[in-house]
Amino acid sequence: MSKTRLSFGLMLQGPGSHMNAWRHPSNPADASVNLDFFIRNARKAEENGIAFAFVADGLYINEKSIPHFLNRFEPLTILSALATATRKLGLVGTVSTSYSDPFTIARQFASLDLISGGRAGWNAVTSPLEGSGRNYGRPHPEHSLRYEIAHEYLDIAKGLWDSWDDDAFVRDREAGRFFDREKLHTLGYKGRFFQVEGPLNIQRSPQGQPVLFQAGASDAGIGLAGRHADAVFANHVSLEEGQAFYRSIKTSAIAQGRLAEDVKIFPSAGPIVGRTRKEAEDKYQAIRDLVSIDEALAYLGRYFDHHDFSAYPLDAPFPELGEIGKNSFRSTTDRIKRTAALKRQTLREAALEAATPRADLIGSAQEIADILIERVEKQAADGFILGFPVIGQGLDDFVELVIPELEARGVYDRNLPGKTLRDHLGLPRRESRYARPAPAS
Ligand code: FMN
Repeated sequence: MSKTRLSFGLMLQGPGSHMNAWRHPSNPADASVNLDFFIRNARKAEENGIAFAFVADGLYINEKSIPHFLNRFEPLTILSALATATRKLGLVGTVSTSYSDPFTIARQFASLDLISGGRAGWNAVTSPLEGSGRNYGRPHPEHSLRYEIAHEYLDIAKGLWDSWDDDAFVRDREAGRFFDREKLHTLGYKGRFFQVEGPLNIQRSPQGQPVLFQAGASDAGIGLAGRHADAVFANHVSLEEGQAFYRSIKTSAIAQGRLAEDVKIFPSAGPIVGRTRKEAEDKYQAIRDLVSIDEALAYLGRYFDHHDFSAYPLDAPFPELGEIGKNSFRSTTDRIKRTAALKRQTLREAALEAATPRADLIGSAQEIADILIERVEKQAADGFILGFPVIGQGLDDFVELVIPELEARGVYDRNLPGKTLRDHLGLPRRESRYARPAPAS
C-alpha cells in the first residue's frame, strides 16, 4: 500500500443530498424516516470500509424547505439505533451549540460512545437558520456571538467528558466501594453564557472523548476548528479552494499549540459515477431533471435565510443582495455570490446550479479515483464525506465501481484499521487533562 490512504464518511440523510432525491426510483420515497433503509446503507458502508456515518441536521423548516427535511430523524436518536445494527462504523451526529445545553449534549454523546464501543462523533454547529430562534423562543444569536457561545460550550463539554478518570469506577463489591473519590473531578465552570458545576453522570469514553467535528468555514468557524475540532466537514469545490481551506485550518490548529495532523479535513464529495463518462452524465441529467425552476429558486433562497428570489427577473444577472444571508450560511452565500459574479451567471443559472451542483466528480471510476487521490496528495483533503446526490444509486455505484478501482491502486483498504472512530481517523485516544504521566522506566 502506498503512503496515500483514502478515508470516507457517508452522509446519511434519507434519500441523499439532492433536494428532490426522494423522487429518484433508486430510493424509497420515505427514505428520510425509513429505519430499514438507514440500516441497510449503514451496513453497506461498514462492509466496504467506510469509516463513519455522518448525520446533518437543521432546527427550522417551512414549506419551502428541502422536502425530505420536512420529515426526518433526530441525529442522536437514529445514531443510537444504528449503533446496535453495526459493529465498526463511526457514528457522527450534528447538534447545535446555539440551541442546546452543554451538560445534556455532553451526556448524550458520552452515552452514544459507550453504547457503540467508542464510535461516537459530534458535528458541533452554530446553526445558520434565523427561524431556529422562533422554535426555541429566543432571538437567533448573531454570527460572531454564536461562535463565542460555541467556544464556551465546547470547553464545557470537553471538561465534563473528563469528569471521571478511566479507572474511576472500581465497583468493589466486597469493600462496598463503587468508585474512587480521587478519580472524580468536578468542573465548576462559570462563564459568560453557561454555569455548569458537573461532574457528568457517565463514565469516560472508550476513545477518551468522542470525536469532535466542526462545520463552519468563516474565519470564526476556522478559529473554532483550530482550537477544538478533531475533524472538519467542509464544502469547497475546486482543488485550489480546498488547498487554501486545508492550510487555514491546519494553521489555525498550529496557532493553538496543536499539530497539523491533530485535525483532519473532510470535504464533502458527491460523486456520480458511470461505466463510461456518458453514462455518468446521463445520471447527472436525470437527477437535474427532478427539479423545476421554482423549486431551484426556493432552494437557493434557503441559504439566504429563505429569501424570496421569485420576484427577480430570471434571465437577468444574479441580483445584488447586499447584507442578505450574512447572518445565515455565510461562507456558502459568499461562495454563491462569488461564483455568480465570476461566471456572470443569471439568476436562473445560479439557482439551477445551487439545486444540482455540477461538481467535477461526474465520470468513470478512473476519473473519480484520479480526482480523489489528487486532492489527498495535494493537501486539499485528508478524507471525504460522501454526500451522494441520490444515495440509493450513488452508494451502489461507488461500492461497485470506485472502491475496487481505489483498491487496485493500493490507496484503499476495506478493512478498517481499529475499533474506535479515533482509530479509523488516525487520531490518538484523547487522554484526560487529569492523567498523570506514566512513570519513567
Ligand atoms: N449547520 C447546521 O445547523 N446543520 C448542519 O448539518 C450543518 N452542516 C454544515 C456543513 C458545512 C460544510 C458548512 C460549511 C456549514 C454547515 N452548517 C450546518 C452551518 C454552520 O454550522 C454555521 O452555522 C454556518 O455555516 C455559519 O458559519 P460559517 O459562516 O462559519 O460557515
